[in-house]
Amino acid sequence: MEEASLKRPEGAASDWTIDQSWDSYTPQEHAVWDELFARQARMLPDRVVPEFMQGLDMLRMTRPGIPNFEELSDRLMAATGWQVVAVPGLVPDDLFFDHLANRRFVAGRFIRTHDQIDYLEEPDVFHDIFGHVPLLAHPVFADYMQAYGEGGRRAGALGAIQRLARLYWYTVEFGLIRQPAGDLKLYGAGIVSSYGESVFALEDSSPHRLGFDMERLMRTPYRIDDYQQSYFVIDSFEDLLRQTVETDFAPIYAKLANQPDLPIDTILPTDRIYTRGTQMRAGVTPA
Ligand code: HBI
Ligand code: FE
Repeated sequence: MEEASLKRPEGAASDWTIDQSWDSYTPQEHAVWDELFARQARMLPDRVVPEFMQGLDMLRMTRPGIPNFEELSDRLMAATGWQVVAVPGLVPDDLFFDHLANRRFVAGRFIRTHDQIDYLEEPDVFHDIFGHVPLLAHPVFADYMQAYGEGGRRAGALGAIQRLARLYWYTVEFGLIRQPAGDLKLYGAGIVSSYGESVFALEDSSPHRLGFDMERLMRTPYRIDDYQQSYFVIDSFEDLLRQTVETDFAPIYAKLANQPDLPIDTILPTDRIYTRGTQMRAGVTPA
């Protein structure tokens, strides 16, 4: 999003990809992965959408150590035609969209240090791989990610990247999903790669949990410095994909250009409310 400030690092290709250099990870770096993995693998099974656990398994991500992107890509390619490529960090929006539209997921190669185990600003390999990749083995979610990349290219041309970034944020990063029996589960990568937010997003009394509504969500700002104040709940990956490919975003962008953003903690009369949060936590930075 801060495109102007992004400069392609020395050694990165023109599409900003780099070698993962898997052989140069240290035992300490692999150990950080294993510690994060063990904690999430213990707490997630009852909380995450079952397709996520199936993806971990199918992609053999349950083996110890930071995954080798080439091996991972081979399995992912066989499942859904996706690949994982390494990048130095954030890449410019247009390139990010271009990679997604071509079924390439960009992932950081670096891993947080042990001191940063619970909190870091920039997505690392644990967030990018553990958080994002399992669902890329799911055919419908895989198609949604590609459709998002294609939508991003169009949004760029219409000056509406911020709107579409909110869709990514409230689905791919921080989405909740309703199961057929009515219970809510996690699927957003920003949640499932965070121990604290995996508990907070489902169980805390503070945040609102509201039914997914494309236009509404595109008017809702989001937090990058704390847990979310509102989560949006989809009915199924099929429904999310269908709404994304069937919606003509151009008239929505035009209409929303004349409307103010919603206050971040608001509930509208039209909202489908799963939980009306207390908002007690709002503005407290995670420990
Ligand atoms: N680059 N590496 C990386 N990872 C992201 O998630 C990412 C990015 N560049 C841009 C971006 N996300 C967002 O601005 C888009 O969702 C709009
Ligand atoms: Fe992410």
